[in-house]
Amino acid sequence: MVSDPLPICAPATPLLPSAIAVVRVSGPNLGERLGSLVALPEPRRAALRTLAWEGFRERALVLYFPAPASYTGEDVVEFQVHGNPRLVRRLLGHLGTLGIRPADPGEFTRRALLNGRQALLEVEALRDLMGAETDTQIRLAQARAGALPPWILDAKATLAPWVARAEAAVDYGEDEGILFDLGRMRQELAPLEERFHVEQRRARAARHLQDGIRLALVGRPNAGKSTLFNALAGEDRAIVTPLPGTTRDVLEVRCEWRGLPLRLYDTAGLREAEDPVERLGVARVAPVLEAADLVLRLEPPGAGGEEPALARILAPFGEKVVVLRTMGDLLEGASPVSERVVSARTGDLDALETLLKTRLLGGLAPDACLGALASERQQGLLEDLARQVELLLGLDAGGPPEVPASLLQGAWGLLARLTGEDRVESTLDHVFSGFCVGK
Ligand SMILES: Nc1nc2c(ncn2[C@@H]2O[C@H](COP(=O)(O)OP(=O)(O)OP(=O)(O)O)[C@@H](O)[C@H]2O)c(=O)[nH]1
Ligand SMILES: [Mg+2]
Repeated sequence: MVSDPLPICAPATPLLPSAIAVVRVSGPNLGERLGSLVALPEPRRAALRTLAWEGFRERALVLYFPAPASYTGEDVVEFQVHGNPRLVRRLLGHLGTLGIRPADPGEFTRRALLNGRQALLEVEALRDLMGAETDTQIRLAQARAGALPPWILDAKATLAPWVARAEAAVDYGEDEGILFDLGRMRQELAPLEERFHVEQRRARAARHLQDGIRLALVGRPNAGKSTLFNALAGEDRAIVTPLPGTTRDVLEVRCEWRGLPLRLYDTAGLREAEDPVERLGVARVAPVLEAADLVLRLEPPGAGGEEPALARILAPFGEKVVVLRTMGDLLEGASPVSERVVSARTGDLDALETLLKTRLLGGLAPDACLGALASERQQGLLEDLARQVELLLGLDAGGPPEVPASLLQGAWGLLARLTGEDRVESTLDHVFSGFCVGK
């Protein structure tokens, strides 16, 4: 059980007028603690009860999940009351007088984790599910809920005997004649390296999908930025006119396009502007480029020579600037996808889809990222793990067993941190900072 057994309560639904509001309580001995308010029903059976306190009489549906088979591992009671925010506050206030304090954000789930009802990776998947904004993001988060990924179980099974053998060789090696067989270890660990690389690739792609791909559209005036912006967003968000210099402010829209969660930025056309308003618009482009994962430099057909303002502004972002040729419908004949030609007017945007998948997803389809690790924490640990195994595989024979022993211990520790078996409070604080009250 958790060290702070004080019961907690919170609304599990938003405090807004609604049909039903759910209030959750978790803690030890709730039957006794709530005795003056309600007689708890049979476990896991919904029952109508009248909650009476301070002159209020509320008919509520009550659910009781006794410890340990509950969400938190403690006794849990849920009240479904009428969705009046004031009524919910009064009920929470009354629970306070019964010694039940308001829960911190994510505290129910934190207790579930500490009581072994949920694993850390599941908790992170839950956090991502709560924050998901697109269908792909929801599917990714759902795919990461549940049991540990098989490759983590495999890695543990492969590493465990080698951790033990290396320890034995260090502790008893010379006296007992236990030698560490580095050659065999390299052989058995080699598939792990391969597997970690696959997972790293999937994790990098999944991270882009999880966060949304930040895509900045830039180019000279009339390059077709706003038209493409609207086509990708699937709505008429930006004003389009044949006049150059139409867009002034940076526009942002979040959308999902062909399974790719996008955070799109439309910007002012880049040229040496004389109009002061347009100049201000151009000045706003730099921070957008800074934050972008990819900068699409749009070029319409027959766009004359270099625009010095464009070249100057894009220069610091060399690597992530990619040319995309717009208005393909005005070009003679069909253009292969490799020429990166699109037409927002006809909706022929295949070249852009290929470009995004190649550059940001490492050639993977969004579905290939299902089940991949995605958070910064997980990705960092996976990278450390891959490096650790690379070092192990690069060891020369004939060295003291202390070297592989310490590397193997390191890899083992990283796996434990990844799965949450090795609980570090700062990690938990970080993970739970993204949760809401009542979860
Ligand atoms: N034929 C054709 N015309 C297009 C296409 N995309 C944009 N246009 C036209 O090109 C003109 C400029 O388009 P915008 O989307 O406003 O260009 P922009 O880059 O946002 O321009 P500024 O905001 O002024 O920088 C408009 O008249 C559009 O209708 C396209 O794919 N095909
Ligand atoms: Mg525009």
